[in-house]
Amino acid sequence: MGVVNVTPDSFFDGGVNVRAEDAIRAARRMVEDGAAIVDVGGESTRPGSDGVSLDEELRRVVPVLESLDGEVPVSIDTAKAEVARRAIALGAELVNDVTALRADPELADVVASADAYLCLMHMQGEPRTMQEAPSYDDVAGEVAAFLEERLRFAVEAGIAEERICLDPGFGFGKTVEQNFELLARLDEIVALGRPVLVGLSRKRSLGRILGDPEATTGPLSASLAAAVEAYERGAAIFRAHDVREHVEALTVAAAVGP
Ligand code: HH2
Repeated sequence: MGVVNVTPDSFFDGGVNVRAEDAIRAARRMVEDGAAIVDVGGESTRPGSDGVSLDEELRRVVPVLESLDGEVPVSIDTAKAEVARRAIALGAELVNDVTALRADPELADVVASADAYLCLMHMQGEPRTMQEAPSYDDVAGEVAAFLEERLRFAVEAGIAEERICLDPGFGFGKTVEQNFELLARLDEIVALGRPVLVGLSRKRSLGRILGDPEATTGPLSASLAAAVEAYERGAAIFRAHDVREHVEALTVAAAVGP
């Protein structure tokens, strides 16, 4: 899954694809580089961020989706039902909701009635404050229990279980140590029986484990190592900014086998 943030402030690619024509070019290139789907987002959820209005989010993503016009497989990274509805009408196949259907009570129905795919992600707290004091007794157990509950909620709301993937939400209300424990125990999330999506690409924990306590991003080399570790523990979908390099690293990992 290639990442195309149509935002001025995303933690890694903020500003790079804020113009629709740049976002469209990036999306096409990611598919050429081997992405199976491109995740288009109009709101940054980096630590400390505030949300954007519905109008602003639509203004960012709609021109990109209109231009792509179903040409590449698209996922919409949003927690807003109206953004999801418009995106699906413009060809998006998957709704990637970092709030796991907790923010907008209408989103479940939008996904169910369109028979779209859905990603449910774990987050402790909300982006503005989530990194202040993340706390768990058992990070992998609590994330697994949360995802199991959200999966049940989504199915009860009429979304087909076969259409749902789960994401432990690396960096969303987790310390560096908690992120790495969660990655080490990813098999416990895989055991829930749905495909697991991981977003480790460029995240700050990767920069911090390399020794910079103030890092806000991680290098590509560390992102690839993390993706391969996730693959070995059963992850199926890899959300990545550097698509070609991830496809190459994961092709080698797949040739060896999980
Ligand atoms: N991470 C980000 C955004 N959306 N969605 C899923 N399912 N999993 C993730 O780990 C995930 C996500 C944050 O990365 P990015 O989009 O690059 O940054 P920003 O939120 O600052 O736009």
